[in-house]
Amino acid sequence: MSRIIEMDPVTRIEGHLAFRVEAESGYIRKAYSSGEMFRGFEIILQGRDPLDAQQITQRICGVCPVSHGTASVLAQDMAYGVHVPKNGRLIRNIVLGANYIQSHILHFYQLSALDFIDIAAITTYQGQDPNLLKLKNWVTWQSSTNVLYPGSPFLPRYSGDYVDNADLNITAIKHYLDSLEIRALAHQLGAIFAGKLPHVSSFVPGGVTEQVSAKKIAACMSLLNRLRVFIDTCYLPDVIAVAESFPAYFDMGKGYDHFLSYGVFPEFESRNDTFLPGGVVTNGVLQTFDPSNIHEYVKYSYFSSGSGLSPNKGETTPSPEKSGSYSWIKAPRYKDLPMEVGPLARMMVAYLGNTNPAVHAAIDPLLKKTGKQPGDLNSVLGRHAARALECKIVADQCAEWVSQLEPDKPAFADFDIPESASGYGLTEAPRGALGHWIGINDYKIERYQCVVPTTWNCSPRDDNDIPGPVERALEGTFLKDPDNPLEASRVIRSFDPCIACAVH
Ligand code: NFE
Ligand code: MG
Repeated sequence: MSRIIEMDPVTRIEGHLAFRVEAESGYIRKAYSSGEMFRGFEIILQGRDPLDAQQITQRICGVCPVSHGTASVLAQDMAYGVHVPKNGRLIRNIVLGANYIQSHILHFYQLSALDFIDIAAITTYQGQDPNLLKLKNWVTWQSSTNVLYPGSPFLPRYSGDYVDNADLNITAIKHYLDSLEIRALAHQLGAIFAGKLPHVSSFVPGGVTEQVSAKKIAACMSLLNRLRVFIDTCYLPDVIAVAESFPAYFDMGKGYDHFLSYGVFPEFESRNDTFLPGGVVTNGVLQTFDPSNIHEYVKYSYFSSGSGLSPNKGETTPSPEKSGSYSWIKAPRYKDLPMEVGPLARMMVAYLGNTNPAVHAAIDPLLKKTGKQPGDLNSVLGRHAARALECKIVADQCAEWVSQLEPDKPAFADFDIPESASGYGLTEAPRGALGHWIGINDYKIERYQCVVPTTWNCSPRDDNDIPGPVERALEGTFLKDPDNPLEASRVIRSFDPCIACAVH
C-alpha cells in the first residue's frame, strides 16, 4: 500500500525545511526536499561597498557565520590580490576551528541525540544532580492548562525505538546540559580573536584586525584544554555508545557515493594547501577539484533566472508562483552530479588522499572496530562518527595553530579596492563546501553568489530530474510506523541541515 507522508516542519534543525515522502509497504520510494522560505542576500548585496560583504553575509546564519565571513574575505583577497600574513591566516583558522567545535557539539547533543536517546527517561531520574532535577521538573511539567505542549521543546516527539538503557540515557542527557556550557566556551575561544561571536568583527580582506599577544595565546590554550577534555571524555564516547545501540544505522541513509570538499584551514600562504584537503570522490575514486565544474540548476526551484549557470555568472530572480517548483533551494551539481558535502565528505577526501596523518589516526580505529571499509561509512552513523572525529582532529590542530602565532607580528596586509575585479572564496563550513563569488564594478558589488553546504545536500531535483543527496539517502528507508517516521528524521538529521543557509 502506498502513502504520502509530510514531515513539515522538520524540527531540531536550523531553518524551515519540509520533506514529503512517498512510501510503499513502509519503504520510502521517493522523497522531496523543500526549503520553505526566500531570503535574498545575493540581491541585498548588489550595489553595496564590497567591504560590507563579510559582515552582511555572516548574517545568513547564526550557526556558521564564521564560514560565511571566511568565504567572503577569501573572495575579496582574490579580487584585491592581497596576500594574508601568517598571523592573519592562523587567526582565521583558529576562529573557524572554534566554530566547528561549537557547531559539531550542537549538532550531536541539541539536534540529533534526541532521535536516539530517550529524553522521557529523565522523568524517572532519582539522583541529586541539580540541573538534571530542573530538567526533570521541566519535562514533567503538566500543571498549567494553557501550555500547548507540556515538556516542549523535548516533547511531543515521534514514538519509536529509543535507547532503553537508563544509565546511557541519563549520562547523555547530562552531557546535553553540560554541552550548552561547553559551547559557550567554544564561542569564548573564537571571540578572543573574533572580537565577538557568533558574528565576527575582526575578519577583513588582507587578514584580521586583531593583534597577537602572549596573553591571548594563553587564554586560547586554556579554553582549548577544556574543550578537548569534553570531546575526548563525553562527545566521542557518547557517539560510540549511540552507534553500539543502533548498529543498523551503519547500513541506513546511504547517499550517492559522490563527495565534495573544497579544502579548509590554509596551512601556508598558498590558499590551495589546506589542513583538510580539497577533492572530489565519485563512486569511490578521488579526483582533483576544479571550481569550473560547478553549476546551479533551478528547474524545481522558485527562480525564473537562468538554469545551469556557473556561480560566477549566477542569477537570483525569485518566482514564488513558478509552476512545478517545490523548493527555494537551488540544485548545485559538480559535473552534473549531486554531491554530498560535510564532515563525512571531508574525511572521505582526506582519507583517500592520504595527505593528513591525523585523519588516518582517527578513522582507522573506527574501521577496525566496525570491520568496515571507508566506503561503508556512507550512512547515518558514518556521518555522526565522521563529525565527532573531525571535531577532535580540528580541536587538536587548533592548539597547534595557536602555538604557531607570533606576538607583535602583523595580522593584516593593506590593499586597494580596484574599480572592477572579481574573485571567489572557497572554504568548508561545518556542514560542508561553501563558496562565495563576487563581481565588483565601479567600486561596488555588481554580483554576489553563494553556494552553500545545505544547498548541496538538501537540493531538490535538478534539470535532469536527479534527486538531491538527502532525497536520495531517504530512498529505501523502511518506516516501522509511517505515522511516526523516526527513521526518516534520523537520516535527514545525519546531514545536519541548515535551511537558513541553504536558501540564503
Ligand atoms: Ni547555517 Fe552553514 C550551511 C554550515 S554555510 S549552518 O549549510 O555549516 O556556512
Ligand atoms: Mg546562491
